[in-house]
Amino acid sequence: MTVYKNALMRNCSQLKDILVKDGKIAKIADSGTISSENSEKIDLNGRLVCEPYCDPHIHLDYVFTAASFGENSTGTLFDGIASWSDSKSTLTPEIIKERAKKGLLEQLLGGTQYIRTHVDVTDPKLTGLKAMLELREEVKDYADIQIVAFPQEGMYSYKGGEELVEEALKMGADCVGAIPHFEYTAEMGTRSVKKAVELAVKYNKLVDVHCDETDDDMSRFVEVLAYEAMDNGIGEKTTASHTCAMGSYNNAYAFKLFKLLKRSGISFISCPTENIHLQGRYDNYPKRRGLTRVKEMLDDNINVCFAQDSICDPWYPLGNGNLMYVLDAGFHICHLTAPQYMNRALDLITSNGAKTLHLGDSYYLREGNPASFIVIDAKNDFDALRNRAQVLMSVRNGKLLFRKEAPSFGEESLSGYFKMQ
Ligand code: 17E
Ligand code: FE2
Repeated sequence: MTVYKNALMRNCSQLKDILVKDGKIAKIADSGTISSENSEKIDLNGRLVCEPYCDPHIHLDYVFTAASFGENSTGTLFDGIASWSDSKSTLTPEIIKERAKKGLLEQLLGGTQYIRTHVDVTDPKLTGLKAMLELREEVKDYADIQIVAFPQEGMYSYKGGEELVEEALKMGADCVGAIPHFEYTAEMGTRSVKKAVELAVKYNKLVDVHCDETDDDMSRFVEVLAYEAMDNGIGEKTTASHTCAMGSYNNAYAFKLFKLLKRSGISFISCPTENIHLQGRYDNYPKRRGLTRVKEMLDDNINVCFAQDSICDPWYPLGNGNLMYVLDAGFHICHLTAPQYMNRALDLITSNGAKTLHLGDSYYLREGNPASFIVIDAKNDFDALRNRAQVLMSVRNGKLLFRKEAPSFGEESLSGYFKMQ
């Protein structure tokens, strides 16, 4: 048994003690009221405790390929895909797994425990998928990983793409993917979205479509996805990733679209660092930001969250899996710097991601649930966002994954300085 003492839970002014027993949260009570005689004690000193971060969109089979795959000189999505397509056959399951583990470690050290990874299945050998299926099993004590059968080169534009997606689902992928804006024709794009929903219903899987990742305001596959998901009764199991084109839609269309999005119950993922980098590349000035309408979705109670997407791949040369940096970028790019958003900032990398991943109630820090949580070096959401606060501790099913010391020199040395003035 362990008692985590003096925890500051989100939106709660009174410090709490958390009793962990057999990997579960046995009790949460006011500080000092849980007897801890026979327990290990860990004092959190009033630091913020919350559910682990969720990274609902990453490509673990791509991590650390940027260096060897040559430069993406235009910085566009399409040249990223071309570069990947040219070089992917050089990869083996062993190389992919080793790199994915390094990427995953970075994610874990940033406080993430729930991950959805898209795996390229436009490969007759399904090399990446085999690596990811093994990885998902090997690391399950450290992270929950969902795998998306993602046809990077198209469900129909790549020969046999549809069959490979279906094969991946039979082999154990959790989620159906698609990339309608990349298909040769709009008709093929629409067909791919309908097929993704159909396969999800057939195999009882989730859906996550790379949807409208372009500045083309005529790319409107999100309406097809939302309608098909709603019509098939799987809105809550469906996600639209990126939806960058929404940043270029005219308001008259967006107004109509939002009614459908809301009714459908689908979730949205924005990848701020990748899309500020990839989009706007065909613009001179003014240059578009190319992100989806995150603020408007929050205002309309449409579920939206942030994700990392890339760690050093042909699409984005940076990224380290630390969602605090992603959150920081997203808040700036999406104009979320008003109190009502900043005071709930962590929702975008915790609960909203958990809803997208369809994790259910067991995700939350409540008595009887698995003891999985993180400790953040902050007092509240605003403080965490402003300071890009570090995760000091990560606990999973009652086991300590890591613990870091909080840096304290800054505040102390500065207070001395200011006294002198
Ligand atoms: N593939 C894709 O289609 N879009 C992206 N943003 C990445 C890979 C990273
Ligand atoms: Fe992606």
